[in-house]
Parts: sequence; C-alpha cells; structure tokens
Amino acid sequence: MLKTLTRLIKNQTMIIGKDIIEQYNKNEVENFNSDFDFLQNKLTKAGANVAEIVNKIADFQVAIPSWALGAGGTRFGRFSYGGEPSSLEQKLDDVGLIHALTHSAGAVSLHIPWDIPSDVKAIKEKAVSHGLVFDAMNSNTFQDQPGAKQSYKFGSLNAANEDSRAYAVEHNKEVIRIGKELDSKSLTVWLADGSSFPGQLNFQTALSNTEKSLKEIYAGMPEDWKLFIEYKPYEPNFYSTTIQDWGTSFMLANACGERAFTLVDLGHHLPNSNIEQIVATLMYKGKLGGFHFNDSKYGDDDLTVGSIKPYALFLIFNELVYGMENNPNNPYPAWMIDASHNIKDPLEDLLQSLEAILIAYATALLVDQKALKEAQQNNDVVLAQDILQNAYRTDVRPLLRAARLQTGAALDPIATYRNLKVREQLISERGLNVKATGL
Ligand code: PSV
Ligand code: MN
Repeated sequence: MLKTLTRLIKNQTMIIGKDIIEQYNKNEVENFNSDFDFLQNKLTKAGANVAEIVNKIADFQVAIPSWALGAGGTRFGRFSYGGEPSSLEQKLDDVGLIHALTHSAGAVSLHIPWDIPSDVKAIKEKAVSHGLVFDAMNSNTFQDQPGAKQSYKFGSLNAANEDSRAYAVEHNKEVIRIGKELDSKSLTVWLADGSSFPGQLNFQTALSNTEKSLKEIYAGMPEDWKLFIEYKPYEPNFYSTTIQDWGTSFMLANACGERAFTLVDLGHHLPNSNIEQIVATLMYKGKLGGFHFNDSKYGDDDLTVGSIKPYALFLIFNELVYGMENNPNNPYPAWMIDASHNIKDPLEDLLQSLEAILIAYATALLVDQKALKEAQQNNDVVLAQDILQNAYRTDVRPLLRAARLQTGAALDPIATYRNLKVREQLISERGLNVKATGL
C-alpha cells in the first residue's frame, strides 16, 4: 500500500485512495460498531433521529485556508515544519489529503496575492481532482508587496491618503477577478486598518473612508457574490481598529447592501466576550455570512479549534444550529478554519480542528430544543442548564465515525495519516526547509 502512495508522489499528485482508507478502517471497525450501537440505542430511546444527525455531520464542509498548510509563526520567529507546500498546486494537494481522510474539508479559501494562480485551468483541474471547490477569496491590504505603488503602512480602505485607498480598492477588485475565474462566490475583507496612538487617526473620517471604499468594492462584485466583513478589536494596531467589533461590521454591511454580511472569527474578541450571543444577534438579523474557527486563551492566538474552550464552542454551535433551523433569512454561513500554529504538524493541526468542529456541531444537534423551550417558558433554570450540558457531555465521536464510514473517510484520520507516514513522504518529496506563504 505504501508502494501505491510512493508511485503517486512521483507523479506529483499525492492522493490517499479510498482502498487504502478502507484497509485501515477494517482494523477499527469492530470497536466502532459496538460504540456506535450503544450510542444509537441510547439516543433513539431519548427520541433522536440518529440517521438524520449522521447525515448532517457527513454533509458539513469546512474550508481550509491556503495559509494554514505551513507552520504559523510569531513575531519572534517562524520555524518550518518540513515538507510544507511551496506552490498553490502543492497547497491544493495538502487540502486534498485532509479531505480524503475526513470528507469534511471540501473547500479551500485563497489569500491574494499569496496564492495567485499562474495557470487557472490547471488549478481548477487540480481542485476538481481532489473534490475541492474554491470558497471565499481573501484580499490582503495589511502587507506591502514588493514593487507596490502605494503603501498600507498608515491604512488601506480607511487611509487618509486617497491614492492608498484607491490602490486598496483596486486590489480587492483584482481579487474578485481572480475569484470569478475560479468560480468562487464571495470575498472576505479583513482590514488591519487602525491606529497605535491617540491622535494618529480621525475616527469619524477613517470610518467614513472605510464605508465609501467598501461600497465601491461591493459595487464591483458580480450579482451572485457575497461580501464578508471581518472585524477584530486589536492587532496589528494597538490603540484602535477601524472595524473593531460586530456592531461596526454590521453597520458597514447594512450600508453596502443585502449581499454584504458580518464575518465572525472566534479569536477576534476581547476576553470573555459572549460570542454565542453575537452569533444569535447576527443570525436574527440575517447578517451572519461567514465564520472563522480557532481557539484562544488571551487574544487572537490562532490555536487549534476546541483546544482551550470546548464548552464555549458548543454554546456557539447551539446558537448556529438554532439559527440555521429557525432563521431562514440568514444565509448558510461560509465555514473556515483560521488557525495555524508554529509547533504542530499543520495537517495534523487541521485534522484536530475539524474533529473539534464536528464534535461541537454534533453535540449541538443533540440539544433537545423542544424541552429547552419548555424549560425556558417555565423559567426552570436548572433544567435548561441540564438540557444543554446533557448534550455537551455525550461522547458523540461514534456519530462522527459513522459519518466518515458513510462517506468513505478514515475512521481515525490522524492515526491513518501517521500510519501512512504522510509527513515523511511530503518531506522526502519537498524537502525539510521549505516555508509556505502565510503569517
Ligand atoms: C486576521 O487576523 C485574520 O483572521 C484574517 O481572516 C486574515 O485574512 C487571516 O487572519 C490571515 O492569517
Ligand atoms: Mn480570520
């Protein structure tokens, strides 16, 4: 079986075939069956439709960002993990590996100019060969590129300097042009724009400039595209950020039009913010367009999803599930992992994140919404808490495995990845000291 893998690598297309996965699954399937039967009985007795829940888990797809396939860095340094992708083609191959193992990562999100395709046709073919589509495109006006005619040092869409603003708007239009060629249908705008010292920026002018620039970008979007406006309270600016919170993003999205939405990134909140309530508010108004998953202890730490605050993630999913079922005016959100760490194998990190996302989703699907509503109606606070925690404390991993078995994915993606020695193969193919583009 390793022979098959090696042959494929020589052809520059590393694919983990269904047959290989099936072979590995055979060793696990007995354990799986007994765990699943036990849970299925328990849930069915409690009135849950297990088959429907498993189908929902199997259908849930999360986009992988092209910049998370290499080890992330901090301002103190960046260490290559080895075997990192050094071209867009190789990045798609890596996402293809994750998708083959999980069948939950059927989309990729590109960051321009890090990922400008040199041959659009070839890139599209490569994506199709891995079963991938292109999700939201991301613009980058937080870094100056070599040869840039204008600088973003003091802002981009908010800049006092009109030429910098026009340059940033034009960049976003260019991202839309590239995205159109790849059949993407949305643009995510995250701005580093802000100030590091009081007096540096006129807040009202900066906001007005940002609104005008976003409206221009919105007007340049095809009619079937959506604009996602991402907020963040601080970093890289440490005194003010022009789009600092959901309210500012919501206001700007409303100013742009009905195809503009707020994007929530879990790491973009001040400590202890009630993110589930933000999600609920946005969904109620039909304005939650996109979602970036990660976890954090202090700030925008970009840690593996579910590694620090899994209960908070569950509560957020509880609101997402409720909103998806009860607020049809909110579009189906675009899901993406926005995490990358500097010490883990980036692909294993993404596999762990996917697992945590699906666990949170599955446990939220178990919440007995009818009983919860009744408890809320009766002001039975103890019962309401119990209903949530009863779902949260259920080990739903057999449901995830059932979904994977159904779709032909690996029962245990990380173990299969390790058994197949994928990282070792990537290092021998690409070398030890390659660094993928990203932060
Ligand atoms: C900014 O911190 C952010 O969350 C945005 O989504 C960027 O595009 C991404 O991270 C880049 O790493
Ligand atoms: Mn983000």
